[in-house]
Formats: sequence, C-alpha cells, structure tokens
Amino acid sequence: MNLLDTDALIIVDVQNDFCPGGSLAVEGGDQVASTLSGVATRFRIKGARIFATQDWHPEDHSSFEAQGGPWPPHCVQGSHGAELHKDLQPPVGTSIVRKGADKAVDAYSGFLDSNLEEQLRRTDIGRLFIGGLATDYCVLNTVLDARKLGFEVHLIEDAIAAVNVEPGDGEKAVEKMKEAGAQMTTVEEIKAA
Ligand code: VGL
Ligand code: ZN
Repeated sequence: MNLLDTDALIIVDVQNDFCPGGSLAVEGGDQVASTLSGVATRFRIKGARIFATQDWHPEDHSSFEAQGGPWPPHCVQGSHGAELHKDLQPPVGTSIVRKGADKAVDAYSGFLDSNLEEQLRRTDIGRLFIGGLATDYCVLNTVLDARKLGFEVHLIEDAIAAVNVEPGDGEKAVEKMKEAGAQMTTVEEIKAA
C-alpha cells in the first residue's frame, strides 16, 4: 500500500476520559494514543490530511446517567477529560472535529452534528484510514457512516480499543465494519507505505 496526499487519517476520540484514569476508561486507550501519534507522523510526511475528533458534550448531555443515559459524565466541553491524550501529538495542520455538542443527540459518529463530511469533500479526499476509541461506539459509527457516504475505508485494526460493556463487543463491531465493506490494515503496513 502506498499512502497518497489524497488520503486522510481520522483519529477518533483519543481523549483523557476514554484512557486509563478517565471517567469512561477503555483498556489500552493510552497505547492507542501513542500508536496513532506515530501513524499521524507518517501521514504528515506523505502530505496526507489528518483529522482528530473529540466527543464534546455539554454538562447535562442526554447520554449521561443523571439525564437517564447509559454513561457516566465524560468529555465535558473544556474539561481535562475532553482534551486529547498527551501521548497523541497531532502534527501541525491536524484538523480538530468536535461532535456531541447537541444535548439531545448522542453523536457516536464523527460525521454526525459536525462538519467532517464537508471538510473531506472540500479537499477531495479519497481514502479514509480510521483508528481510535472506542471500537464498539465511535469508531464503529464513524466507519459505518463513512461507508454510507461512499468513502473507501481502511480500519487500522491494531490502533483501536473497545469499551466492551459486554465481552466481545469489540470483535462484533469489527465484524460489522467488515460487513459494511471496511478494509483492514495495520500500523506496520502504514509505516511501510
Ligand atoms: C464514546 C461512549 C460515549 C466513544 C463516546 O467515543 O466511543 N463512547 N461517548
Ligand atoms: Zn460521549
């Protein structure tokens, strides 16, 4: 595989609250942060675009337990938990995409309630390479929406980690992404590209 300057890397929700020590911690989230940092460097060298999404909720978001939702409070706008993990060092020129700001909508997909599609169309992006957190929620929904929108999608299968509310949720999500036509790639393949 050869990386092109019309490729884009989409780093999904690599934020403190989804990493060990955070309020909705995903096992291995911090490793995903440093792994994707290296991958992003590669994209930068190749002149490809890089996007990093952030879950970006108001304090009373409908997905929080106090509002009857399934999750503890997480990624509250402007909080430490909402910041990108320090081991993810997005190269200069990385575009930040915030979603989940609408109290009423749980925007698991980076394409929902954001301008990600518009940014990709404007710059004529062809292929999307996607990794981040969490496999079974925001990565899954971002990949499914990208496929619906007609993008060629490569899931970086060793740069994701799952919440696993039920054991096996992560694997099931990967199967769904494959069924939707996502191709699988690895960090090693990208670094060799
Ligand atoms: C996410 C649960 C709630 C995610 C976001 O980024 O995967 N999961 N909000
Ligand atoms: Zn959320």
